Amino acid sequence: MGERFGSVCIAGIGYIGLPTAVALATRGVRVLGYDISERTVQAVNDRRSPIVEPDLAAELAGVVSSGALRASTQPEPADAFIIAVPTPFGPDHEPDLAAARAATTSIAPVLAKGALVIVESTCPPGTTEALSGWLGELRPDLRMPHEHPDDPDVNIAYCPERVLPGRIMVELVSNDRTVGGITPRCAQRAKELYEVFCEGEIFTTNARTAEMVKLSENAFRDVNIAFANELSLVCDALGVDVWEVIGLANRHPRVSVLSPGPGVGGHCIAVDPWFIIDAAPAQSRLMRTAREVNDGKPAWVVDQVMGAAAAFAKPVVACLGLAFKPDVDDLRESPAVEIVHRLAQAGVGTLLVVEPHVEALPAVLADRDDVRLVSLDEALAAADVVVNLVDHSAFRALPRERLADKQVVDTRGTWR
Ligand code: SAJ
Repeated sequence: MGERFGSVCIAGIGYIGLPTAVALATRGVRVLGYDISERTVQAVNDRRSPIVEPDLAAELAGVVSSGALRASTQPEPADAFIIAVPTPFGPDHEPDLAAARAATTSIAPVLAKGALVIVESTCPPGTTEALSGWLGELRPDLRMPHEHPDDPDVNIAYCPERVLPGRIMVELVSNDRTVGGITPRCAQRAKELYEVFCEGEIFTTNARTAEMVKLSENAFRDVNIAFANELSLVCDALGVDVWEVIGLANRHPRVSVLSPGPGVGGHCIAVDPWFIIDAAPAQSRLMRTAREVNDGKPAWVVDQVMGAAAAFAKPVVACLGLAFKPDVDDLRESPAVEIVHRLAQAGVGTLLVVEPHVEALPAVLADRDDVRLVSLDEALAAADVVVNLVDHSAFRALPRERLADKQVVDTRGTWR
């Protein structure tokens, strides 16, 4: 057992970094969360959660009040550093590691001998080794594990998160984890850090394998959702109810088809498979096709809505939900946003958007006269067509008689 971690500095206090910061701080570690967003830093220091996630706000308020968690726009020296910044993709779906590189550059000056550096951001295979190289260039006075595996000054590991938005505070503690070190000793140190709050089993491996494990998990889910989405197109073409087909097929003991929807959103499943496809394009044909099937679903939904609206002279279309999945406020890569945007561009009519988890429309919709954010009651009172894009609890609970005189496009099968 190595030395205990008294302090941890987390680069990026977003959907993953902030819950991790809170989990460590509630267990007696001094945590500094730093972020380039002054708004995020201010919110945390004011004891307010900048994101909607069950249980996060209450736990955050407690650890900030006690002084266990602070936020800043600058990193500080610590026993361990966790990099949890976004890793998006560029115009050709190539990984964009600029934020990870910037975070690495910012922690380099405060890194001291004996520190542990962990990457949590989802990354293409080989990134953690590359990061060890970047740190080596920035701090030639410190021995990095890729060059000095037997006696490094700094341990470096890749520890992907696998928490489900909406259940982050529970899954952060209960899920098993895989941690991959540049060396076995790096992995062991990383395991010791996660043991502070993780009650699941922690498996150790090398960094490249751990990177691939993370990408494989999300690519697996993407391929399975693509199957459900493709099935919905096939069933529609054949005049069969896809929800009934799936419900009955899933009574087979070895079949478990997922749910079709308006497309796949969020910053994980819609992004991560591209890192595999980019790294091994010739070998990843199924994953590429799955991405294309899922990315093609919003256009299909738009066609359905246009068809339903065509029956009205001046259609009013209520679009229920903008988030990428139920009961969260996260609009990143959301197919619902894409669908509303496409409908507006197609000039379908008046669009009344209902999203109980946001206070304003996203930038792409904000300046349009034909798109308004309204309450559920207002939308239902005026709508000719109701489009269900996200199965938020409030929409699931909607009495069916309120939809009786509407044309309904239910992308989630919520109201069957
Ligand atoms: N979706 C469907 N049909 C389904 C399931 C999901 O259309 O049957 C859609 C959702 O509506 C959403 C998208 O897929 O738009 C992704 O949602 P999700 O709930 O499947 O996953 P995420 O993105 O919230 O979280 C995933 C999880 N990965 C896996 O389940 C393998 C989570 O455990 C990861 O930690 C997270 O990605 C991440 O951060 O990588």
